Amino acid sequence: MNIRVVATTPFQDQKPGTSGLRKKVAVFKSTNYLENFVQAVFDTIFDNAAAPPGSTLVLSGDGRYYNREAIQIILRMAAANGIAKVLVGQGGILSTPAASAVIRKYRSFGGLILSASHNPGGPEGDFGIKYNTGNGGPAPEKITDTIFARSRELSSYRIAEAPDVALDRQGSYAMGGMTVEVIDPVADYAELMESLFDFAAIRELIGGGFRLCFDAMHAVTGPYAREILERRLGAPTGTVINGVPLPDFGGGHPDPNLTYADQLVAIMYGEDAPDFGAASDGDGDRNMILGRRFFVNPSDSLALIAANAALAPGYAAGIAGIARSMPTSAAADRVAEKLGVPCYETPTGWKFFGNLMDAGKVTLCGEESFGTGSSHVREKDGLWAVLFWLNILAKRRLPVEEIVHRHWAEFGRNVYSRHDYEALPSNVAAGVMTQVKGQFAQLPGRRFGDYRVKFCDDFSYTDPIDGSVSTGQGLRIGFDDGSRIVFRLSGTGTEGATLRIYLEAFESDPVRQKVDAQQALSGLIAIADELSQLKQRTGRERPTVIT
Ligand code: VG1
Ligand code: CO
Repeated sequence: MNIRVVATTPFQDQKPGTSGLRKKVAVFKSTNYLENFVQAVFDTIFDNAAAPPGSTLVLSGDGRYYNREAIQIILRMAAANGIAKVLVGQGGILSTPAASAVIRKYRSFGGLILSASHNPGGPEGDFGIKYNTGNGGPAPEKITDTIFARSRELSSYRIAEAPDVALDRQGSYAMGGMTVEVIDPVADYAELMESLFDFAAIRELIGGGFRLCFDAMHAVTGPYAREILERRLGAPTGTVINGVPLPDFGGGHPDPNLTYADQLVAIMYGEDAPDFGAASDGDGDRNMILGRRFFVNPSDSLALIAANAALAPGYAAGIAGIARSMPTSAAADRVAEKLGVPCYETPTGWKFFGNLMDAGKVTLCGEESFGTGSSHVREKDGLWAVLFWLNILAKRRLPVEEIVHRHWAEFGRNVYSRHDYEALPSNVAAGVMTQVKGQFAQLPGRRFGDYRVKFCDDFSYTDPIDGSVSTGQGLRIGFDDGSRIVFRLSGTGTEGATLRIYLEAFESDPVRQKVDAQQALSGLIAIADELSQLKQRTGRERPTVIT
């Protein structure tokens, strides 16, 4: 096998965001762009830039446009960099949680996951890549910073001259001294799910006439949901909608929220709505949970899963602790307190949960952005959350809405909403942040109607395990009554800037708990606008997406 050493010039923009490097497909396709990043990863993770003997890499993606071409390039580079074996999901597909499960199960040193998650796909859409370490989780900042530094100084990359590997057939293929093993993308993951949840109880629930609908949004979870929900759990064929993964996600936006999963929302709010609805995103790590004409806020979902964890066999022995991202509501904190376990508050992004899970400090983790998961893998896991809900429903035999209402009655409700302003000019979004931060010195003690500011800060986090510090993670303004406003810029967008405003208030009165969230939060929404001069600065009358 002939190996070419190709001269290259470094790119200045290969700094990974919240979850990996995300750019337009055209950028990834430009000369040496993908190759530079991959070589920087290999140079960073191998001592002396050489793969250890016997090293296995996991490589797959969410099936979006450019997935297959990128896999062939990376396979050739892996062979040229001395990697012994690469595991690839059939068709080049593995959902992000399934990739994490495979990395862990086969004790590989890590994996490259090709995905831009919920970002649109297709020739005009986005592509992405991230490196996960041997624990199955996204590389911590220490490593991604080193990869970035390396990508800015390298002068060449290594690539083998070899034919394409047949990704659609399972089996072993040789590429020079390297073995490529094309594996079943679903089997290992499905087996892991069966070990965690009471499949017999869920089968009985579904057999008894309980109706559900799962929207795979033409993204990666289709094959997983069909195998698990329709085949293993006996849900009727057709339970999974939009189940065929497409390179452009059928032109949709594979983000499971009330705006983009509109087909599912129409079904769940329609005349003959099923009992349970769920959707997952581009790479399968997010989830949206719906009851009949009822939306479960992701922050509540985390709290509810924690409160009911003992109903699932994999968690019957109890949970060690919970971690949530800073903008996620404090609903989970209340459950943790009752269970007598710790609750950690981390910056946004799953990479911050890895150390806590590896150290055995937490079992469940969640983010307000439709991400929930546990230490069974080191990524958030969409279908896992769906199965957890089904397990709870099978045991409690109550409607989704009733379960949530009872939870609020017991713990109180953290009324919550997120307002996203997408595709703002970067300078406008930065101006909003500067405007808010500029008032921090005067804010404590200031009154806005009934609200009095208790504290404000720019969130920073010191990892309790390795001591690393992450600063600039979002502007928090807390009020005396426990309510809160957070301003934060997205780290996953590829067009301009996305501003996220997170609003939270606490409501202990069971009657007022049922008031619509936007109405209950209207006072805070007005304060957020006043503080940030939002309408004036952005010219926008309303958010792009309200969750
Ligand atoms: C968003 C979410 C964050 C999530 C990240 C990756 O990041 O807010 O909670 O971890 O996406 O999710 P940002 O920086 O745009 O707010 V996914 O499904 O891309 O892996
Ligand atoms: Co995702």
